Amino acid sequence: MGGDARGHRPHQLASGFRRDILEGLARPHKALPPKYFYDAAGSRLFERICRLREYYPTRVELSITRRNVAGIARFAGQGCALLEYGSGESLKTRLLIRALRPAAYIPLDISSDALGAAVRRLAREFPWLEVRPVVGDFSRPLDLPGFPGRARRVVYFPGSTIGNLTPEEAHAFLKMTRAQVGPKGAMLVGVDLKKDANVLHAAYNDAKGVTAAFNLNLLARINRELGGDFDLSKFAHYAFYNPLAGRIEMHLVAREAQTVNIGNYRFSFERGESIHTENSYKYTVEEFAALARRAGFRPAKLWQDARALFSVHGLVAA
Ligand code: SAH
Ligand code: AVI
Repeated sequence: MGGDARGHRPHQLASGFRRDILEGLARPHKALPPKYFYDAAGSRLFERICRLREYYPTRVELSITRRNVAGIARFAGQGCALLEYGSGESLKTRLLIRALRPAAYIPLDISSDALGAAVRRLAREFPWLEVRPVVGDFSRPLDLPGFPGRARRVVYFPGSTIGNLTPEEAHAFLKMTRAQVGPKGAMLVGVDLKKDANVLHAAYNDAKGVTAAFNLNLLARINRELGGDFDLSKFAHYAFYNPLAGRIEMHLVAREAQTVNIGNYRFSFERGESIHTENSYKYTVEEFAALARRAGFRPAKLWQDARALFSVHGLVAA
């Protein structure tokens, strides 16, 4: 598995980036996949978002986890093998690791920088823990090295990263993890809940402009890695809650008509034209439970905060 982190996979990720960006900008409604936010700079910006007053999901999920860690550990089972998708800085996981003492921890992330820093910290904090990091993209088929030994398999997917998938993609992802954990396995998923749109609006339009910088970093990354000439001052961060679709949408809106070059490719923008960069779906508890059931899980446990801002679902194989 260490081979994945240092071997051919990062090159695959790099060529996929170029292809996906060119394809996304050639569409009639320009759209780019949110997984490309997370280069080194993007991961650092995301970590700053997590510490913002307005961005409640991280703070609330951490407090749900802290408050219920004994019950969560009982549900997952001490000594399990823990695979985390989109592990980032493994912040919440450190609470779980202390309580679970997993047989192995497999953090998987597309951001090698965030993963590297998290693994170094885990080694200092938990010298007894077997950590098997994987740099990988969970939105495509993965040849994971497999769970070690006979320990119970548990997949951890916190942060409401599942909300960045469409419900169809989330369904396929849950089916994939259901097959991965096997008949005795389990899954812990953090899911952001439907709520007052003003609370959501503030979380994605913070006063310090960190979310705007996170969004615009995608254009800066295209300039850095693909030789693009985006002028960042000509694009505006725009995020709003779409109640019909039940999601926050993030866009980058052209402030004026312009053309942008990426290598030999040229893209034109009308004034006000947008690049759709992210969806962040919000679910009710029952909507998410239904999605999990359709994918072959039985929702067995639910942990929430008192204000019902965020939820952590404990799923077992049905
Ligand atoms: N789990 C952390 C981080 C959530 S941010 C938390 O709860 O705070 C989303 C994380 O998923 C980032 O670290 C990002 O790099 C990673 N990520 C996003 N799309 C991904 C993909 N397709 N494959 C692998 N990792 C991905
Ligand atoms: C990682 N993901 C769950 C975050 C979210 O809230 O959708 C990404 C993010 N986008 C803007 N702020 C945070």
